[in-house]
Amino acid sequence: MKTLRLALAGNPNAGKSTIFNALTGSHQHVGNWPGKTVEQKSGHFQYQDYTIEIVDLPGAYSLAAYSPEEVIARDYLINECPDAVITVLDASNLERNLYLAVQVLELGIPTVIALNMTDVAEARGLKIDDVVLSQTLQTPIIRTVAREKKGIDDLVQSVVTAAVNGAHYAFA
Ligand SMILES: Nc1nc2c(ncn2[C@@H]2O[C@H](COP(=O)(O)OP(=O)(O)O)[C@@H](O)[C@H]2O)c(=O)[nH]1
Ligand SMILES: [Mg+2]
Repeated sequence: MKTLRLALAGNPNAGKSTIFNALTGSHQHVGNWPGKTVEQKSGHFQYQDYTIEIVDLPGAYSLAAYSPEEVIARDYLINECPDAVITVLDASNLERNLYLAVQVLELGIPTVIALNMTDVAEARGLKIDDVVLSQTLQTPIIRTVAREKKGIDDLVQSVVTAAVNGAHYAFA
């Protein structure tokens, strides 16, 4: 049995915890980040012959460390070096969400983007060309509607591939 370590990053309310819950079910541990009052959620699940440990990072708009949440997210990604990151983007607020996404990519950690809330974006008539976005960012993008568990299986497959292959952002 091989172990992979993943992290979920994203702006507040992008859908991180919904994805975390869909993946880990009841296999969750909730505590506090060491020395902080910010909640720490970690959990695990099985995929093929992997045991996958995943951390639900606190919501952050950037890694610039303007808030305790941003410090925790940044320090975790830099110091704990997860095998891959799922960056969750709210497709209905794409521009604001891309700021963090690019900062995570610049760390050079293998990344898959979950383009979440695509139901909300579509209802607002927003059309996002995820092929162009994926080529521009040079990272896989999986469309999800986390609340309905849509796209979650594809997301897991993609992030495990990224973690195992160690694909790195070209510009890091
Ligand atoms: N319409 C819609 N709502 C979603 C989706 N994913 C999550 N939500 C809802 O958005 C809210 C914020 O999600 P949450 O997972 O707590 O976001 P977090 O702050 O990133 O952990 C919750 O009410 C979720 O049920 C989605 O794809 N579509
Ligand atoms: Mg959350």
